[in-house]
Amino acid sequence: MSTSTHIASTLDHSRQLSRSTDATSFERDFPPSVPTGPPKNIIIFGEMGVGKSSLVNLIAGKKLADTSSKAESCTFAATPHPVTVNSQPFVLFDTAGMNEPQNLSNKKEARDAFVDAAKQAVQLISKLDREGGIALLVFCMQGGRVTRSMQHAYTFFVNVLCNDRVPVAVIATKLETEEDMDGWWEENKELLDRYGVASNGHACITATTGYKGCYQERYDQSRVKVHKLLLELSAGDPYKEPKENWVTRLVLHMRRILPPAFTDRELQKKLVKSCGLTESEAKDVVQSIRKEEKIKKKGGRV
Ligand SMILES: Nc1nc2c(ncn2[C@@H]2O[C@H](COP(=O)(O)OP(=O)(O)OP(=O)(O)O)[C@@H](O)[C@H]2O)c(=O)[nH]1
Ligand SMILES: [Mg+2]
Repeated sequence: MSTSTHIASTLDHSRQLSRSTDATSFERDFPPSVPTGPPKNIIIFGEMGVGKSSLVNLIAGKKLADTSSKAESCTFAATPHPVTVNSQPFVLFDTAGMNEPQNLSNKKEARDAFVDAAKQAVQLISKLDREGGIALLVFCMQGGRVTRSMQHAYTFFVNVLCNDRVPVAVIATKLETEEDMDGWWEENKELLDRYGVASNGHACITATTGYKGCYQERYDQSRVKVHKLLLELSAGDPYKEPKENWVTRLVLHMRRILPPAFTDRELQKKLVKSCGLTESEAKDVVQSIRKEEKIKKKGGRV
C-alpha cells in the first residue's frame, strides 16, 4: 500500500480521536488493558529544539529525557526510553534533532560526518532489527514553524528508514498560547501537504506546564491526546525487513545528501570496522548499492 493510500485509510478516524481529550472519553475509548506482548518501538523525530525530548517526558509523565541536548546537522543518534501507556509497554526512541546537512567542503570532515552518521544509523537499525521493528513514527514539529529543513528529517525517517510502510503521527508542539490549539492543524494542513508531510493522525499540544503550572490544564489535555494517538496508531504489526535492505537504503540516501566520501571498497571496510556489519553483510550492501546506483544512472527507479 502506498503511503498516501495508507494514510487516507486512517485519517478520518484519527481526526475524531484528536477531538475528545478529557479523561472520561479516554477511558471509554481505551479501557484499562492487560499488556499484549513485547514493547512496541516508536521513533520520535524532527528538527532541533522542536520539543521531542519534552514529548517523551509528557508521554511518560515524568522526566526521562534530557531536554537540553545539543545536536549536529546530520545525526541519527537515538536514546530508547521504556514507558507504559494504558498498561501497554512501549519504547520511545528520542532521536537527536536533525536539520539539513551542511556543505562540508573539507574532505576529512565529509568522511568523518559520513562515518558518524552511518555508525549511528546502523546502530539504530540493528537495535530495531533485534527488538521487534518499528510500530509508529512520530514527527514532532514546532507549531507555527513549517520549514523546508523539516522535510529532510521527514524524508529520512518516513521514506528511507521505514520505506513508507510505518504509520506516521504528526505532533505540533508549543501551542499553549493559541486560543484553540487544534485550530493550528486546520490552518496548516494544506501547507504540510505541499511540503509532502503526510500523516495518519495528529495532535496539537503543549509539552510544557509553563511558569508556576499556568498551562497545566492544557498540558494534561495534551497528554490524553498524545496517549490516544499512540495507542490507536501503533495497533498494527510492527515493520521489519532484512537488515541488509535497511542498511542499503540508508547508505544510498546518505550518499545523496552528504558529499561522496568513499570508494566502494573503502565503504565496505568502514561498514565493517566502524558500523559493526559482518564482512558478508557489508559486501551485500555495497553490491546492492552499486546495482541501485547503476539503475539510477540509466534513468531507472531506485
Ligand atoms: N513553550 C513551550 N516550550 C517547549 C515545549 N516543548 C518543549 N519546549 C521547550 O523547548 C526547548 C527544546 O525542547 P526539547 O524537548 O529539548 O527539544 P528537542 O526537540 O528534544 O531538542 P533537540 O534534542 O536538541 O533536538 C526546551 O527549552 C523546552 O522546555 C512546548 O510545548 N511549549
Ligand atoms: Mg532532545
